Amino acid sequence: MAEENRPEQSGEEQQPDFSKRHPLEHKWTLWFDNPATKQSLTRYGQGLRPVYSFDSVEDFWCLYNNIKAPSQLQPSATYYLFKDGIEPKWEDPKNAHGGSWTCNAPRTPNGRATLDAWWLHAVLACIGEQFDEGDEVCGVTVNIRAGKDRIELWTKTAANEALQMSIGKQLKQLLDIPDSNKIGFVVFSEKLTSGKGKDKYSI
Ligand code: MGP
Repeated sequence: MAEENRPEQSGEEQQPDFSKRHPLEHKWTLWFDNPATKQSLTRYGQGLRPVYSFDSVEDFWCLYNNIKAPSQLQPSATYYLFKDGIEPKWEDPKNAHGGSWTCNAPRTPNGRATLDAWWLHAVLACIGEQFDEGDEVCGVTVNIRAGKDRIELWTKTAANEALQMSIGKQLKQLLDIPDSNKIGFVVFSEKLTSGKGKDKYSI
């Protein structure tokens, strides 16, 4: 190696600075819900708890490495990862005009492994601001439900079809969902009146 290309020798090897934090664009909060009984529209949220907030890459991994993977959670449990200041409720002012894209995990023997991978990819995409319309994203959930484990991506402006279709398309690409498998978008205001909602968009 030419003399001028050699790293400087200071006598001691340089150590990486692990005290340095890499800030995220937003602060995020992980919420957990493990309802003992089936939730109703009026009683929803009683077991919902904020677990931990973070605003750096390092603190995210610290959290992720210390919590159970979705596949290890009890049936009915839900993780919600939301931007700080937004509660994981359809009624929250930031969600009230929004809706969610739902990706149902495959009902195959390795469906739960797929769900774990989807959760990580969806979370990294949110906190890493990978969606072109990152401001639209409120949060992401992973729902453990017998026979219908799923990921939901909650967004702000249900009425903007072009925006939602663009986000849905990016979500499918991120999770590597084949074109032939459709995902649907439901509007929270509809869910709030009946608990259910029909797909407004699908892609
Ligand atoms: P869920 O946990 O999202 O779905 O909602 P699950 O368990 O798959 O059941 P299903 O109804 O989709 O088949 C369960 C129930 O909790 C809903 O039907 C609502 O009654 C209530 N609920 C869920 N969320 C996320 C909310 C919410 O944000 N606000 C209110 N008021 N009720 C909610």
